[in-house]
Amino acid sequence: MSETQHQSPWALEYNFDGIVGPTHNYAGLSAGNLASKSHAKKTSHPRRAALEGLAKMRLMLDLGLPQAVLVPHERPSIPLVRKLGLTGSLAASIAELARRDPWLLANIYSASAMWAANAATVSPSADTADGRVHFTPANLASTLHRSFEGPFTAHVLRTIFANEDHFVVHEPLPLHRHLADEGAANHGRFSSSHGEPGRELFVHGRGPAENEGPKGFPRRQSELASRTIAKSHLLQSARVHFIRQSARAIDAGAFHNDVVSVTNQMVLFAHEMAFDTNAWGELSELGVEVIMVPNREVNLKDAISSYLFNSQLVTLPDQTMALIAPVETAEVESVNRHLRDLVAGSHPINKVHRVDVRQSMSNGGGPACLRLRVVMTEMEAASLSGSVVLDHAGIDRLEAWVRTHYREELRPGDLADPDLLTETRVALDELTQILDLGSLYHFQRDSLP
Ligand code: SUG
Repeated sequence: MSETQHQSPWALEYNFDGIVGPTHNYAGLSAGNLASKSHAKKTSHPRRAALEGLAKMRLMLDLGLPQAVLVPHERPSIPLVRKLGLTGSLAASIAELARRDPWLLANIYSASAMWAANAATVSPSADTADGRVHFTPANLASTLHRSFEGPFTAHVLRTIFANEDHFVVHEPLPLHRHLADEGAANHGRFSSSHGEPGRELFVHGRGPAENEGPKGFPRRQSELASRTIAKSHLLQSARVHFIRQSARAIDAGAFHNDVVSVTNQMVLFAHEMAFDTNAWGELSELGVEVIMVPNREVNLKDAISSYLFNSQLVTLPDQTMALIAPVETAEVESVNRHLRDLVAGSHPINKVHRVDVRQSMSNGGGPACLRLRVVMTEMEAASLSGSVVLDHAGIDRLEAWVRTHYREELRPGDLADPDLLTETRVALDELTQILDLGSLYHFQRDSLP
């Protein structure tokens, strides 16, 4: 493709939010994720969770920002149940697992695909040598319940981003710890406007061939995975940067880097302890405006409990920047004070909108975890399949769908209830019709991978 075809300065950032699935529950499955562990076995509220997510999307639309959705994964998935050696009917298999191994049942029932920031790493067409948008679905090799997501995420992305003139969806990396990949949660981008060629920032917790240490929380992102993705996305090596997460942040509960930093255009908003100390030198040479929050003002504990840096940092249509922050940031004194000073200061961030996504937060997923950023030109966006880009009427419709099909509450024991399986299928079947996605799920079309 010629140089001029690559220049696409006019592009918009679309946030693709994961719709919270009907089986949203608290199973305590994620080591190193403090909220997941502390809410283990508590009662969840799937309906409230999904409505909170939709309210956040409505706010984005009200702010004039494009908003789209990714669908929940089928839970439990038929191929997974078969791989686990259960050959009877799905209802009989669930009953067997409920008796013999409730922990495994919770793993296969997790609604964790809602955290779309972990769905894939995305490189906009302005950054790639073939002028297409590249996606690598994350293999999520570090946690059992999430390691099942990659193949179906690839299928969903290939359904929505089906036009191969504009999009390429790679296979997830092989499922091995040395290639462990958590998607966009450890990836940022700097560009003067969304459509200009940018610099991509890959953040890892573990070097090539390095094993987990005997102590501390899991280092989920491997450097080898980040480097492999940068290569297959055809990024220019001079415009790609690999830096290391600070072990101290991971061990304090920042299991993904988006818990301690966020990028937008030429701004990096990060905690002082987000990266290895020598990473700051490299970052300072990128011409980026670094808004670094000192540990003495907001310590790691407050940053992580409030999820300050898991805010979405967005450029509004008037070109000012706003933070879409969790309500918890108003409840932690040091963080609330910091945000007050931040918007009053001479930084590009001059507005904070707070959103209540407490149901997701209780499993360690803030506003930024719930979305996957996809920068697209007008032509690329026009070539999407399905009706996944929302307007207000689309959100109304999804809210009505949630109110019809989602349970108010879910307790750990409810995963054994065969009605949950039927209800989930009825809900997801209707969702594929609302979003014009055809027969997407295994239960709709048994021949899928
Ligand atoms: O991978 N929690 C998710 C939260 C993901 C947050 N995403 C980002 N930071 N981008 C995780 O740890 C908890 C499930 C449970 O315990 O029931 C869970 O999977």
